Amino acid sequence: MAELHISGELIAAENDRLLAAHKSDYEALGAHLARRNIDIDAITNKVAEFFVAIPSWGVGTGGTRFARFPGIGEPRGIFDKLDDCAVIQQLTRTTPNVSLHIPWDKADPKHLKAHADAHGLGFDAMNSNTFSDAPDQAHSYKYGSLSHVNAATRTQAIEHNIECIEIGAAIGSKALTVWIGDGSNFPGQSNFAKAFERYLGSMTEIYKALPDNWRIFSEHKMYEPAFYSTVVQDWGTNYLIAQTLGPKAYCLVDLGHHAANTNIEMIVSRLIQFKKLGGFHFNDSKYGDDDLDAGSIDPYRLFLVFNELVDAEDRGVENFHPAHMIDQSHNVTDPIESLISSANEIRRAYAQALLVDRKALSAYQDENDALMASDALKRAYRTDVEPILAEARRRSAGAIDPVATYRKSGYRELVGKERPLTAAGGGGII
Ligand code: LRH
Ligand code: MN
Ligand code: MN
Repeated sequence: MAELHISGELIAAENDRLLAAHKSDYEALGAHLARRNIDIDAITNKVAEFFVAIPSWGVGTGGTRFARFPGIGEPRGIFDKLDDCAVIQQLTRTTPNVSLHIPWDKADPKHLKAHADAHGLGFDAMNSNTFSDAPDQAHSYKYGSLSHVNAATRTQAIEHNIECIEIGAAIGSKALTVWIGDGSNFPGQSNFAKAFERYLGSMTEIYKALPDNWRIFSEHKMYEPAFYSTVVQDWGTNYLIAQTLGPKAYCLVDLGHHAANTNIEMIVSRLIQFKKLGGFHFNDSKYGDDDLDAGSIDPYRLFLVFNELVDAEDRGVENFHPAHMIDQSHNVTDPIESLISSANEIRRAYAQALLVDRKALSAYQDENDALMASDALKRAYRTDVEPILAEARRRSAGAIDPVATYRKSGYRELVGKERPLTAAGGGGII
């Protein structure tokens, strides 16, 4: 096992310092939940088994369309990114897997696997990139990729996706996420039906290359980089794709890819009901694909999404194992701190959703008691579950207060000495 970057002794010492206060908070919450007939340890155990993957591109500072302000110790490449992901996992024990983006993270698969293994990390879904041009590629994606009018450009994009599957298979991934920027900026620029036909044809070729135990996730996004029409623009189109491709095809929901005020939890419910929910890119947004930290703008919406997931779990929906991934980008924070915070917020929403009294809720729904039904959700949401989250981390050798422990470790200053200030750090800015 390679040396991890935060010392186990530091985590233990910090935890010792906080232990008495934490224990008393946990006991108080336990007593409160017991009065609601909830066993706190059962919830803590479930929370401790809930994981969310880190996007490799999330550990670098993102940027805006206008500028990028690199931070101290930006990862220089995928191996530095894996080191940063290991730190997040070590402190939170919530993020054992990393989701790679190719070609940003392209490297010898053997080295990738060895480096990840040495840090106790695994790999979640692979992400292909046909929304920007790689330096050496023959055909440009300026006018699209999988739906491009030229067959040769489509073939190049198909082959890239197949290469992502091959790299993924070598490192233990079991899924491919496909997001394309294809679309148009002017009415008339593109024939909607023909473009979608071409997209489906290309995806069918990629689907054929999937190993038996793999899944393919298509990710919809309403707009950007195309501003008039987008080929895979919403969950309806996404559902049609998954249906057309076959049983290994599922829809991926990136929370930021919808119009403001869209009822995302209802989309989640529909996709669960029709067995096509593949997974998530968690983040938060105010206006568009803002890629803000999960739960930073509308934590209640995050809770309502988890309410649907727990409801499905509770109803024993078959073959229900959505992939949970974060997709966010940071301009003003240390990405490691933001990812720690998002991982905690995602677990918080899960823990709160586990506290919903589902029997009571169902009875209120049957009685058309709107006020009490809403209150049943609010009651769970209002519960401060922080002691449960801290205890889940503590029991898995993580930190009771991961951000404070991270700051105390001096990791950022340390890597700042090793890694020169760069203009290009953590991948793209989309
Ligand atoms: C597109 C997206 C998609 C990409 C990532 C970098 O906006 O959400 O998931 O792969 O950003
Ligand atoms: Mn995404
Ligand atoms: Mn996005």
